[in-house]
Amino acid sequence: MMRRWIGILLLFSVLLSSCSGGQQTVTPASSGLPADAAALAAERGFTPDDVYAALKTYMPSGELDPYIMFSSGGQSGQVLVIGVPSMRILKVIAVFTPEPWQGFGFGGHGDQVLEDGYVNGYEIKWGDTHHPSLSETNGEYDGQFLFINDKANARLAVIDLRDFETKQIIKNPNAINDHGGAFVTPNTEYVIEGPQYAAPLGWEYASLDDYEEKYRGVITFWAFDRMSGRVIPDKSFQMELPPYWQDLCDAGKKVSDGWVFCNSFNVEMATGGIELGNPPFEAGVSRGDTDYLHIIDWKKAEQVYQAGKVETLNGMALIRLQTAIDEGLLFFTPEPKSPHGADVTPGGEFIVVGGKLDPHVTIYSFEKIQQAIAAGGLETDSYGVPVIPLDKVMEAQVELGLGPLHTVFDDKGYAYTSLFLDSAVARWTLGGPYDSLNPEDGWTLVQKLPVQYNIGHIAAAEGDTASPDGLYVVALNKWSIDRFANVGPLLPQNFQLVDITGSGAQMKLLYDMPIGMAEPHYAQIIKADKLNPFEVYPQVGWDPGTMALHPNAITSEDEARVERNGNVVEIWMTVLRSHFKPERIEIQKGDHVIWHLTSLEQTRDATHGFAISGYNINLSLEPGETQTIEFDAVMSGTFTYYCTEFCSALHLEMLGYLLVKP
Ligand code: RUQ
Ligand code: CUA
Repeated sequence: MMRRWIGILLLFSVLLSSCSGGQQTVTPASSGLPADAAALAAERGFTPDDVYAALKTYMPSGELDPYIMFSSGGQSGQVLVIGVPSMRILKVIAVFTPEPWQGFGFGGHGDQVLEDGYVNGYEIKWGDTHHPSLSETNGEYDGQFLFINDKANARLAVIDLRDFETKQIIKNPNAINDHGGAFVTPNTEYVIEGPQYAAPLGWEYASLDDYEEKYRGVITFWAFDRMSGRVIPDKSFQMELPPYWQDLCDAGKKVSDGWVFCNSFNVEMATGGIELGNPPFEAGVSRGDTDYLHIIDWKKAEQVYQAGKVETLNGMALIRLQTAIDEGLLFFTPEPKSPHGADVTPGGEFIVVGGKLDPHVTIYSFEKIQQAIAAGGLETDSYGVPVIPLDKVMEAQVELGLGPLHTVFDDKGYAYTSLFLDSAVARWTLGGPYDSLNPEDGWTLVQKLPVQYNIGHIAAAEGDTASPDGLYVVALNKWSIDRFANVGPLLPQNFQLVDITGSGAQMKLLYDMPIGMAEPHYAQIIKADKLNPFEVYPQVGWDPGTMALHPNAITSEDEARVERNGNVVEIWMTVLRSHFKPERIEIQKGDHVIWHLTSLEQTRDATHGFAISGYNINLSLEPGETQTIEFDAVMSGTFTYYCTEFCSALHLEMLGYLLVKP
């Protein structure tokens, strides 16, 4: 199979080189393809580039994608798992939003995870996911965990990649929205959650007239424990920041390990009020020419936290702004108009900042930042934070086009920046000083590839690691306009796969993938062989909530039973193709029901569902899984429970009766 594929690719490379314009339609005679394939390509009016794109992305049945992309699910609150380069959706992981297929939020262990994410007891039924972040070891994705933030409510979720399930949602006790998360430090010591729109810490009421005095930003360093697979709030800390609307962050790596860099975009401290005749936010926050790149020494901040130089606010350890200044944890340097992305280069030497209203990206040298800090004598902003002059730390500026946002990297020394207003991906060289004899060695724009349309983020294969792979980037386009069939006024987003294997001006568009369920923001792409999830749960009776044996698991049908204790009815049920045991359960109205279900299956893909009519209960029981549901039998009547996954030829017979006597 593979050899045939390579053979066809070779044929096409011959074809492509003979067709330099790349736009003529393939003809059977010129293509050198097998006659039927050539005829089909000609009949469909394909150009050689089209055929190249098709051959690059087609996955024959049973062949697996070499890369897996974890994409934010935007307002759906979920995470999308997509194969690259085929761009097939493999899964939607339920994170912040109840999801019936996975039985997440319908009576099983997911309920507790969702409940932990309530805001002061208020049930939140969705999330606005922005930035997924894979766990890292030595700056490389290790395939163990995935983190993602909820911008709307300042929450962080932890997904365990052994079973691709959300294990923890944690509400930030001092911020009400966030954006600059999730980003991990190079060994996943911390998961960083930066803030966004300033509010008083703990989001208590304060008048906007008191903005400068009472409103604040706050960056959180969530300590992560790999053994338990959980964020540990008691080992985490926060740092108070001026109310500058901190935006995206990126952790330093290699030479800059121990530091984190965050943009901001309202150093003007505009407070809006267009209805009062004030400038609207969009103008007010863009009044100044520069905002501040925040430069934070997190390793030193950790020492300050461990030395106890913190306050406790709503249960979280907080380094006050004054302490951060006194201890030398926080520095600023100007960044051009309305910055958005801050991206650290693979070796950690540079930070690339895109300014939405500036056609350049600005490249900062970490070494120069260190020198400027060491030299001291810095002026401060109005809160007393030292500000390093831009000319002391700027390494280069590269003019790329309109609306540069985010930058990713490859293995050949190229950087790729999304240009929102230009609707293009800019490829440029990460080099030393410009050398006209070897322009590609400098900081030089080499190609702008149009994309369709209005690209936000861009993702690269292994792109945020210390060693990116350089085969593909994916343009995460906000608008699709005319790319897909009209499905009404709400249009899908468009993920476009781009081939970056060629050098110079040879990026090629390969594939359009509609995302018809939300607006994803960022995505990360990992080598598929770094992931090693379970095929079935390791033992019958496994509790995915604790990733250990469930205390109420039973391992044979002989143990299936119902016990009554006063008005508490406890059920131990087995689940195996194609029956539940027991199949008849009779209780009284008003009983409290505790129902343990164990799947005895150990066959791959033999998943059973479990739904109880009328009671909003729906589980997914994957092979070996045990879950417990608990409810009050408030309705009398005749109910059925049945399997919702077509698990066998006799799946329709997989049911039981729940009789609730009045
Ligand atoms: S965002 S399009 Cu990361 Cu939320 Cu930039
Ligand atoms: Cu079990 Cu259908």
